[in-house]
Amino acid sequence: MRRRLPIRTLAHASRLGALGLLVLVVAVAVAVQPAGPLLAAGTLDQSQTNQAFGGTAIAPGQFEGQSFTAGLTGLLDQVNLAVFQQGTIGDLTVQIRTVDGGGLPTTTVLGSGTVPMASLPTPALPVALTSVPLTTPAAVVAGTQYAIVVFGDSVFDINGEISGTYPGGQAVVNFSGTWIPVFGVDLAFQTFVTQAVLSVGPGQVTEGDAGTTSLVIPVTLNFAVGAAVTAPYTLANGTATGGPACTGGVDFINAGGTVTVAANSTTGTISVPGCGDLDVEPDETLTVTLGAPTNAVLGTGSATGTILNDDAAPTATPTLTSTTPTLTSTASPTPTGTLVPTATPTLTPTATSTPVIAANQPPEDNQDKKPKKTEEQIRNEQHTNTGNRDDVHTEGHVVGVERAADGQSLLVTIALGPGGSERLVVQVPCLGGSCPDIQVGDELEADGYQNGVGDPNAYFVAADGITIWRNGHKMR
Ligand SMILES: [Ca+2]
Ligand SMILES: [Ca+2]
Ligand SMILES: [Ca+2]
Repeated sequence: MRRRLPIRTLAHASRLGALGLLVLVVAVAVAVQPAGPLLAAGTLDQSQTNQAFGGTAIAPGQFEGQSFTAGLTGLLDQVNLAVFQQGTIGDLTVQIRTVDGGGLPTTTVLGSGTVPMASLPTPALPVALTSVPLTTPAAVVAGTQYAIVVFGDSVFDINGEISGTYPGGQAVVNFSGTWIPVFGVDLAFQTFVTQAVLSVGPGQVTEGDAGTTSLVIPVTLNFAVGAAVTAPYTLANGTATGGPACTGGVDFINAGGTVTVAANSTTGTISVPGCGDLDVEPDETLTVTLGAPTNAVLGTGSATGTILNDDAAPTATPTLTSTTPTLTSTASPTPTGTLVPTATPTLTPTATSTPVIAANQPPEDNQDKKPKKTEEQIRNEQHTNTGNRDDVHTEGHVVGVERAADGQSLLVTIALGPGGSERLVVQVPCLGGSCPDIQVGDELEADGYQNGVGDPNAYFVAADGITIWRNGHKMR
């Protein structure tokens, strides 16, 4: 809370239990101070306001002070003193210094501030406290002893208490370069410390599908202090459900704890174990609440932690998308590859030209493929000349000669069997385009191999060795 200096001074006077007249005097004294920066008032920390002892005159070049033990950690930004003027030249300077092992001020200055000598009250008993803002605040840590050191450009005096009622320190003087403790005496003084503010902020984490993920909740100080700041915290269900372990229905492990911001740092973290799952659900929330911190005051005390769901129900959109390319690629190759080989090679030779065999086509033994033999076939086999290299030998009376469609062979029909009633077509190759001279009426003996399976009229069709008889003469 920001308060204006006169009001604060009046408040201090009230704490002293001063008379109404004294309050008026203080207000007048403050009013003559030149305008200066108004600091945020710290919290009253150390206080010793008895003035029964009175004071001692301190000349320029001399020092007076009071050691004290900080009760709060933070920035000491104001000192109140029962100081009165014995001159009006220059400033009164107040410093905060470290102390040595004997509790005497060192030369290390942690913070300082000044007020004009002319602004100080004149001698009285008791003397109204004057607030001296420290334009350079001193970082202090609770439990550590420091010293207030005061010196001026004019003679001044600080009232105090001889009974030594302040246990955390004592008055000290330095008249000629050496600090001397004034045992049993304490100055009238007050110190004010602004504490750091500890706040907790929101955090979020992606849920995950199994195990735990750390939901990090940040805590921050508005300025670093010289001691660790700790605060207890608790977790509470929001839409997320806490439990002792990640079992079904548990979204986070609910275990409170203590968060720490290290000395001279401004950040710390709370890690909440979030439970991964595969449930399709909204994001889930929980609340983190800080308790009273040490070495700081509480600012924003609670925040929301969010576990971001990362599971989605199957929807129509992705299904359609993946189907489209699949169909496209399937359609094209299937008809192309399948139809071409199936239709062409198989049907053509079977239907059209079974009896026509090219001369250079390798002989094929069809015995194995041959279906059940007919009586005619059995008779034809009786003409077989198995002594030759060829499979079959046959002979008969030529009753027909024609050239094959491809011009590469003659198709010679012979009559055989009892009375010449059976017909057989013999395919005679025409080598080099020259066909043998075979005429109707010739007697033909042929060595060859069987063909024309399934076609009785072309049973014996190929010959690679022939003999032609015409009118009793061997023509070939
Ligand atoms: Ca998940
Ligand atoms: Ca969940
Ligand atoms: Ca989920």
